[in-house]
Amino acid sequence: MAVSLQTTLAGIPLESCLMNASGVHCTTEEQLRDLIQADTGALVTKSCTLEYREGNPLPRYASIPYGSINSMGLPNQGIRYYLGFIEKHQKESEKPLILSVAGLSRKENMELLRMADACENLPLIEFNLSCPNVPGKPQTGYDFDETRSLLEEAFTVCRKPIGVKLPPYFDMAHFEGMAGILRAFPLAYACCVNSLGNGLWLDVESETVSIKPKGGFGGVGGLYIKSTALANVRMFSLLLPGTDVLGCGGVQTGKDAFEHILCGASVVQIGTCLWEEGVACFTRIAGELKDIMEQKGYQNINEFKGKLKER
Ligand code: RRO
Repeated sequence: MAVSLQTTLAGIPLESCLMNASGVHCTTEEQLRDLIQADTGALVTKSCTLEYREGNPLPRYASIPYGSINSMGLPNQGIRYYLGFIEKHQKESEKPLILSVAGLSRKENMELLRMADACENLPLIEFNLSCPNVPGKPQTGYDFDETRSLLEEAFTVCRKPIGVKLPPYFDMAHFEGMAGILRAFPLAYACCVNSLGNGLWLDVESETVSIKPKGGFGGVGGLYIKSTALANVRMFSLLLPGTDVLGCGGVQTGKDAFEHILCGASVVQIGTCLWEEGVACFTRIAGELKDIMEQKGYQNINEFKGKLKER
C-alpha cells in the first residue's frame, strides 16, 4: 500500500507534512539549504528583525532531560538576508519557504511586513506573536487588544498570506478569546505552539541556573510541552474550522506527529528534536509516521486529521 504524507498549507500542496519549527536550524543560508535538501515539505526561517541581531549572551540553549530551554533573544541576520535567500532559492525549490517576522515594535513589524509583501517569490509569511525571550518585551499573543490591533494593521500593509505563531494558552476563555480575534482576519494558518515561556531549569550540584540570559528563565520545548501543544492544536482546530493549524511541540517520533495530526494539524513542525538530532530526524520521523499509518490502514493524513475521538 502506498502511504503518502502529502498535505496542503494555505492551499499550497506539500509533499510532506513535516517541517522545521522556526528558530531551529534556519538562521544561516547553509542551514536553510540543509532544510531544502532534507525530508521536509516546507521550511521556515528564524524570526527576523530589520537589522542583524547578535541575540542574548551564551549559554542560551540547554538540553534538559525531556526537552530544551532557550533564551536566544532573537539572534538573526536581518530581513534582507532572508529575503535575498528566498528570492534566490524559492524558484528552484518546490517547497514553500516561509519568512518568519518578529519586530520589536509595531513600527518595525509593519516595516518588516511591507518588505516581505514586496518580495515576489515569497509565498507565505509567519508573524511571530509569541517570542518569550526579549528582555522587557512581553509576548504579544498574551495581550489580546494589542494582537487585534496589530493584525488589523498587518492585513492592511501586507497582501501576502500571513500565518501566526501563537504562544500556548491554558484556559478555555483564552482559547475562545484568541480564536474570536483570529476569526476576523483572512489568516493563512495558526501555528500552535511556541515554547512554553519563562520556565527555569537548575543544576543542583552547582546550584545554578542552566542558561545565562534573564537569570536563567527561558522558553521550554520538547516532551514537556507535548500535552499543552496537542491541547492548543485541538482547540484551535475546533474553533477555527477552515483555517490550517500547524502543530509544534514535543514531536520526537512518528507517533508524536500522528497525535498532532489526529488533533487537527495539517503540518507538523519539529524544533527541539531537530536541534538535538539534526536534519536526519525528518527521514526517521517520516518513516515512523508512515509505518503507523500503514498498520492502521491509512493512505493519507486526511483520513485521520482532526478525527480524535472523545470518550
Ligand atoms: O529567539 C528566541 O529567543 C526565541 C524566539 Br524569537 C521564539 O519565538 N521562541 C523561542 O523559544 N525563542
